[in-house]
Amino acid sequence: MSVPRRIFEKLKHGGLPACRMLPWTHGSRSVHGLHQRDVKVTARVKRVSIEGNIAVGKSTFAKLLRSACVDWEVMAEPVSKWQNIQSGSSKGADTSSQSTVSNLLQMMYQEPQRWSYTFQTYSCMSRLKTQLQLPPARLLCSKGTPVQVYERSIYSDRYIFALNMFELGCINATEWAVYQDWHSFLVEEFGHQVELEGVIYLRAPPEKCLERLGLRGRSEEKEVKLEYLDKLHSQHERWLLDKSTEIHFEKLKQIPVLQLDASVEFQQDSSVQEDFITKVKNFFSTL
Ligand code: UDP
Ligand code: DCM
Ligand code: MG
Repeated sequence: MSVPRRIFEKLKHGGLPACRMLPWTHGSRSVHGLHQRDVKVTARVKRVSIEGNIAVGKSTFAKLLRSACVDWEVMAEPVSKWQNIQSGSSKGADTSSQSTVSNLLQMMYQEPQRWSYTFQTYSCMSRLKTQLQLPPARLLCSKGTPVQVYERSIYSDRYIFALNMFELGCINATEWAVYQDWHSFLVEEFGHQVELEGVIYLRAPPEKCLERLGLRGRSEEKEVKLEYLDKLHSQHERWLLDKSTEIHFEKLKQIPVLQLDASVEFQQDSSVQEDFITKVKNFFSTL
């Protein structure tokens, strides 16, 4: 029997998702049958994403947050999944017989017109799967302010990268229409489980990002040019600062943004790190 629409909407918008709408797993434990008390506890956990250009320092910053507070849980971007597409990776498949079929990140950079749509489909889907996981017990039991910090989000997938590829002509009009249709559907169905309360925008000139991209030396990205990072920088500015990107989800339009100057060398500088952490703590307390 289906849940009446009226009740469904109340549960959905009341901040407490209905148990039947929680397809999370925690280790091997299915939590479809979460108790109402657990659902309330889960609803206390705030979600924030770290956004910013390629190689601006998101993973480095995420590591810093991870060690700064036990109430903060950081979920890294699943880049290695994009670099290692597995054969037969459907649910319940025997993982010992899986093997790497291809490196989709590399294919996308080598032949963007052929592979951008496929890449954007897979990166968004794998990110959503990762972010739908239940927060660890440590966060659920926290007496403080538990926060799940995501490295990027399904929103930057669409409003930064996929949009950019469409504007560059690497995703065609048909692919873009199809992408937007399934993306909106996924947000409507699962969005409340990964909905953000805030965004931390790590901002740096594209030249600094190119320098760090070179330092990191990810082989797939060796042909990335300054013009491409320039374009991505403008997409971030439009979405997070100018607010001129056309956004299709009401809550996202008013999302609070903490902007941090990531052009300073924060990786080795403890005083910059302390300043960042103080700003993040203050920001979280306002959400
Ligand atoms: N990095 C740096 N100084 C900083 C922050 C980062 O030299 O203050 C380096 C970092 O060691 C890495 C590269 O910049 O080699 C890219 O950083 P990261 O992988 O964190 O970037 P992301 O792509 O996750 O934003
Ligand atoms: N990437 C992309 N599209 C997305 C998400 C990520 O093209 N929707 C790419 C950009 C980087 C890599 O994946 O090459 C991982 O990002 P970063 O290095 O910024 O963590
Ligand atoms: Mg990273």
